[in-house]
Formats: sequence, C-alpha cells, structure tokens
Amino acid sequence: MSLLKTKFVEKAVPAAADFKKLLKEYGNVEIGKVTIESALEGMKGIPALLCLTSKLDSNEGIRFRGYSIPELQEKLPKLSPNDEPLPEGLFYLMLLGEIPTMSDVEEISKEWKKRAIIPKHVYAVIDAMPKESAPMADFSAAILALATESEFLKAYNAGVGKKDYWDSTYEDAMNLLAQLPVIAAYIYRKHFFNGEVIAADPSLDWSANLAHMMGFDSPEIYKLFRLYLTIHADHEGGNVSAHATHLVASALSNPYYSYAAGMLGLAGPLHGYANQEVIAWVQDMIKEIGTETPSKQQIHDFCEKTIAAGRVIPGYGHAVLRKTDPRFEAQREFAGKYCEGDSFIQIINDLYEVVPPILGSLGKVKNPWPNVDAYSGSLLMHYGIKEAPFYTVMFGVSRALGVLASILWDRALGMQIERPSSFTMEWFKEKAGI
Ligand code: HAX
Repeated sequence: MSLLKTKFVEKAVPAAADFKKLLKEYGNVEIGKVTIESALEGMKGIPALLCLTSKLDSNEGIRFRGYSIPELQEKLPKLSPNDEPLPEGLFYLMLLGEIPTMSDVEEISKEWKKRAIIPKHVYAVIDAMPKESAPMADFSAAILALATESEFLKAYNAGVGKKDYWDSTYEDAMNLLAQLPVIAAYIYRKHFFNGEVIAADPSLDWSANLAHMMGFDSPEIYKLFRLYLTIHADHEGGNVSAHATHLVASALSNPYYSYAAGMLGLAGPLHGYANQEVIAWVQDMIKEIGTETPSKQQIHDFCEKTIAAGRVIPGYGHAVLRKTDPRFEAQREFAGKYCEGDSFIQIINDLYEVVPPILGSLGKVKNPWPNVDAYSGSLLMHYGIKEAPFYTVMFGVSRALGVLASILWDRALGMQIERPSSFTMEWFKEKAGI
C-alpha cells in the first residue's frame, strides 16, 4: 500500500469513530435556522454540509485545511523557491490535513504517472462527439466512458461491505486524477489542433504535463499551470460542482459518475463557464468600441449597457464571498510579475476599478467584487491559449483534486444518502402566515 493510502486509513479510522459519536450523542443539537429566504434562494447560508478539505470565509476567502492561498504558496512543496506550489501537494494536504514533504509529493507524482492509462474506447467516445460539441460535453462524456474501469463498481458488484467502500473509491480517485490531464489535453488538441496528439513527458509534474500535452512549453507557462490548478481545486462543499459530486456520490454512484455530475454543474454560466464568458464579453467590448485599448469611460459605458440588457457582468459577484476573491488577487499578482504591457490584461485590471461601483449602485448585488473567473482566461490568453471554450475543462481538472478528496472522506466516514425535504407553495405560504 502506498504511503498516502496508509496514512489515509490511519486518519480515517479514528475520524469515522468520531463522526459516529458526534451523530449518536449530539445528533439533536440545533446548528442554525432556516428562513423562507434561505430555503427559496438556493439554500444559501444553511449549515447543511460537512466539508473537510476547505472552508470559505465571506471576507477572507478560501482556506484549504486552514491555509490561505499565500500560505500555500509559501508552505507547499515547490520545484524552486520562486515557483508556484505543486497541486499534487495540495491534494495531499486536502486529503490528510498535513503539509506534505517534497518526497510525499514525488510519490504522488510517480503514482499518477503510472496510473495515467486511458482505455481505447474513451478516445473513441471523444472522437465520436461532433466538432460543434462543447469541450465540457466531451470532457464529461469521456469521464463517463472511463467508468468501465471503476474499481468501486467492481468491488460493489463483488459484494464488498460498506466499511471498505473507501478502498476502491481511493483507487478510482487516484486513477481519475492521473487520467484527467491526458483526457483534457486530448480534447484540446482534437478541437483546436486537428487531433494532433502530444504524448506526456514523464520528466514533468502533473501541471506542466497538462501544458506540455496541450502544446505549450516554457518554465513560465508551467508555473502558471501550477498556480491555476492549485487555486481552482476546492471552494468548500456547497458550490455547485462540489455539491453535485457529493450528492451523486451519496447515492453510492461510482466516483466517475459523481465527478461527471460535478463537471456538468461546473459547465453552467453562473459557475465555471463564467471564465469563458469573461473572455467572450471583453472581446465583444473590444469589437464594439473598436479598440484594444478602451478608456475607463468606454469600459464603464459598455458595463452599463450589459446591465441595461438584463445581463450579469461575468466574473463579478459571488454567492458567499463579500470581498475580492483571493484567487483573483493571486492571478493579478502573477500578471503583475510576468505579463506587463498586455492590453487585454489591462482591460481586466481596469474592470476591477470600473465594475464594483456600478454593481454597488444597483443596490441589489450582494458582492460587487471580482471572483476567480474574472482573471483566469486573460492569463491563458497571454500565453497563447486563446480557445476560451476550453477554459472550463482546465478548471474541471483542478476541481477534481478537491471533490475527489471529499468523496473519499464521505466514504471513509460512512456518510448516508443526501435527502433534504421539499414542500409545496401552500406549505411555505402557511408558514409565512399568508
Ligand atoms: N452582474 C450583474 N448583476 C449581478 C451580478 C453581476 N455580476 N451578480 C449578482 N447580480 C444580481 C443577481 O443577478 C441578482 O439579480 P436579481 O435579483 O434581479 O435576480 C442580484 O444581483 C442578487 O444576486 P446576489 O445575491 O448578489 O448573487 P447570487 O448569490 O444570487 O449569485 C452569482 C451569485 C455568482 C451567480 C452572481 O454574482 C453572478 O451571476 N455573477 C456573474 C457570473 C459569475 O461570475 N459566476 C462565477 C462565480 C464564481 C464561480 O462559481 N466560479 O466558478
């Protein structure tokens, strides 16, 4: 058994006992109130989920097992002091709650390289998708096609007992994490480079290999991919992709089905698709204004026009955050270091000045500040990855780290099927005293 798996069992066994004790002895303790608004407006704020891997504070932003993004950049193993953290290390941290050593990270890296085997029929499924299908549709279809390999499915069908579900889930999670960059790069090359596939380079880490297989090789772009795949990995349990993965897994669906469900949620414009929309929207702005260097007043007028048309400004606002997203800040810092003089990035920076007062003035937007998606596409564009429809796939590769670590814990703790109650409109009206 690998060190990671051994350590996981060592932690999972006492944690499962704690979980059972909490339920048995304190199950009837009240932990929050539910209002008509919280129930009817997307269940926001209702304390209803357990998430071990990360926690989102509305003002401070995300912390992964207690560590902020700048702390991860300082503490997680890196290939050199000025590099970005290796996401392999973040997976270790999210799974075990401990900062790994470089040798822990190397072990994961080695294991993922060994497991990165894609059965032929998965490529056939991707090839069979029409050229017009969105890369996220190809990605989700490929993940479902991979489920033929599910160790969980095999173990379940062989009659394995509940307490061992985590074991085959672990195998599936590790296999999927190994397979995803290969699949993502294959989809990228199919859509935008006539299907000319580039083989993995065994000397590269997980992130650099994704860049390499997509056709991009430079120390700076490898660094960007390490940052990108780190910051998109997790955003506690209630966001659509994490919650969908957890919900579907709660029905004992295998990790492939569960993660595919999460990806279909990530593909929505109010979630991960926003990273594509930002680019399309800024490109429309450039076209309409007729210059790649619009003034702040011109940007302001275009934003007002978007709002007047009843549309949202993509990349701004958040269901939980109430300040600028630290994932936005991390990318802005990267751009400040490496992308000086880029006119597209200048527009993204100008939007940061222009948009918040406009959204604030509407009086209804709870968070006028930018989220992760406001910046990510512009950085990829800077390095020549101009195909925005692919961006959500990259987000999805990263998000796998968090949601798969989470469903592993769901299995280890023996979590039950999720089944909240729903009520009729009459019931809500009666509660309101109408
Ligand atoms: N532009 C214009 N109006 C906005 C807005 C924006 N960026 N953000 C919120 N609003 C509007 C809402 O549409 C809503 O209007 P109505 O009452 O007329 O329906 C009102 O302000 C209140 O919304 P809210 O409570 O502030 O925000 P929600 O929690 O309902 O929604 C969203 C959060 C992220 C979905 C929202 O801010 C939005 O649509 N943003 C733009 C899309 C986007 O960037 N999505 C990515 C979010 C981060 C993420 O998940 N990344 O993957």
